Amino acid sequence: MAKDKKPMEPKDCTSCEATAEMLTKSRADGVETVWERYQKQQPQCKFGMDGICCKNCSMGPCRVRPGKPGICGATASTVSARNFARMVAGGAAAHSDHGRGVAEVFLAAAKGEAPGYGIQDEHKLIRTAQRLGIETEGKAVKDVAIAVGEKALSEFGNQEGELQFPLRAPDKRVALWRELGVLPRGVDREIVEIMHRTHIGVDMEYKNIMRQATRAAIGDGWGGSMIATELQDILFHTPIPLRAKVNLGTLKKDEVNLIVHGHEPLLSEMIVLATRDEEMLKLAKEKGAKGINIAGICCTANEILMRHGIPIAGNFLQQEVAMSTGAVDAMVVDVQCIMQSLPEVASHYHTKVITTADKANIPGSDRILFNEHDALNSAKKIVRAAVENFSNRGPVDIPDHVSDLIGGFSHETIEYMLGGRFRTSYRPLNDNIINGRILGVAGVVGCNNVKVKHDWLHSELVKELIANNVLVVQTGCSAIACAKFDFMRPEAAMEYAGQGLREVCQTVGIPPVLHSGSCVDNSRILIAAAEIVKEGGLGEDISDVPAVGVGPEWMSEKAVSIGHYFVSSGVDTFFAGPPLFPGDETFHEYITGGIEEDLKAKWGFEQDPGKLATLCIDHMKGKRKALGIEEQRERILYDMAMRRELEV
Ligand code: SF4
Ligand code: MSK
Repeated sequence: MAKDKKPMEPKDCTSCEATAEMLTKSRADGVETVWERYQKQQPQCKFGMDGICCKNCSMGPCRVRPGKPGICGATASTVSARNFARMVAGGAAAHSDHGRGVAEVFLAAAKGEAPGYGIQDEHKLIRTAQRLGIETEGKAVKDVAIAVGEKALSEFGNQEGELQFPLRAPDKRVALWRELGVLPRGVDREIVEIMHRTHIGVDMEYKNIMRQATRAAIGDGWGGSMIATELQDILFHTPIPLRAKVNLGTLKKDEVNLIVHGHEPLLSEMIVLATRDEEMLKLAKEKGAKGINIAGICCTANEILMRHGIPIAGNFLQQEVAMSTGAVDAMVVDVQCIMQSLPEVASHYHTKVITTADKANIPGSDRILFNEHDALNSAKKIVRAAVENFSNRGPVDIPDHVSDLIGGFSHETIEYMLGGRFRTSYRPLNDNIINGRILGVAGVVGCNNVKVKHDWLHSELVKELIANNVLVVQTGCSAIACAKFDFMRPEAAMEYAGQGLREVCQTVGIPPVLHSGSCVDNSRILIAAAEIVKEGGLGEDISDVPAVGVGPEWMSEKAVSIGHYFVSSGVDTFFAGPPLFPGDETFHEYITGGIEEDLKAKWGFEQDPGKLATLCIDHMKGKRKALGIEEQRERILYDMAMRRELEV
């Protein structure tokens, strides 16, 4: 992005038309957004961007270079690995603290101590209990739920032994983790150990530091995040496909607009219930509104989309411009990916920014703490504040941009939809990969980043992948971006997909790009990958499957943890946007090459979406070749004559 002070043209900041329109309006209204602040930060420190700046003690900060160690003698490789590991720790902590919160409420609900929450998916509860080795035969649902809640909660504080949830990975992968000594003992313990090892004067060997980063990342993807997803499904029901709408045009001129932004469905699920409450609807009418419209931003949007078809207003970089519509009566936030600038932006309009989490306050916000033990009343207080603000609205300008999508592709749904009429199974998916109709599977996930034209890398990459018969599974803000570009409608198969993928999508009735939920729901992608291996025919480990992970516009520490648990699970993972710590060649070569010797997968970095797609496709072709399935093969359907011939 240009360094001069002249603001970049909105069309160069974003490829989302609704966002460009609202950015133009924000500027006309005298509002400063992320794009202007980014320009004011130029030039950014190259040492920081290269990952070779250290401030882990007060002798620093040290600008370390290859051959020029820090004051304590730390080399550039050590500092790069420390910085990488600390990003993993931050990301894993965020996901896992979310998971812990869910486990606590789950247990309270099971005991009848959290009115408003309950077990909605008994089938998944029983399956989860059985996987965890909990006896279910003859037991009441309540007792099974208590046992699952206690087991899930203990995974966080476990000090020795092995976490239970990662044992769901293919046997070969679990054996590899054991051999490498990276099977996590406890979710929290591995995060704490990163912070210890990266303190001045502890672990000074970059590969050893990375081994701990791997252990903590597995504890995130196959631990904290997976616990969040699985228990949320049991509490709020497992998603199934449903139609929904996305983009700022989902805001309504004549209704109260309440945006939920953040990550945890414990809050947003209750807000959904509260907005359907008769008392709230009556109040809205009294205030002159026709109803109450909820829309989401970021991952909490993905959560309530997946389970209720609630519209999504936008992704990470749309949180400020959403308020410039003048139509947002309240933006209700909990944790993660929320900009501190929101109250300042809101001060130009009538919007109330309401913080609800004890662990996340923003100066200048209205504060209504959400109490999970009195959830519905708590949620009603929040909704009431939004409704009462409706009459304070000024002029409203809602951009006329809305796209349709199908959401709700949990791994259970993928298995069910691709499994044919008689039993749920990954067999047809595996067969279609083996016969070449589907080249491979890409998990395209992650954030927006102001350093990259908003939504551009997501949409360009995914367009290219599906044209080349790659089935794309998405989560997070990446999923929201591609929904806005119309890739998540079944018709998109006709419009954008290559012939093989199109045939599969048309037969099964799915879009070529599947919305699988929020950031913690990347655990759904891990489970799907494990099930593909278990189904057979595509190798014995996730690293054998023609699959990639991609974070095209990654921004958060959580994205680094996700990327690293993909790599640690055997999936080559590519990041576009800023490369992860290229300042030290030794470290960079290790994560993009040497690490493969241990984990059977590695990182890759590429900024150009076309080249990135080629890298993904070439990787899948390489895996296909190793499996001996590089040629497209039609499955032979035997007729009676052929069968008789065989029997002779
Ligand atoms: Fe510098 Fe070492 Fe302190 Fe880091 S830990 S700031 S490299 S002296
Ligand atoms: S919300 S972590 S910007 S995906 Fe999950 Fe979006 Fe990234 Fe936050």
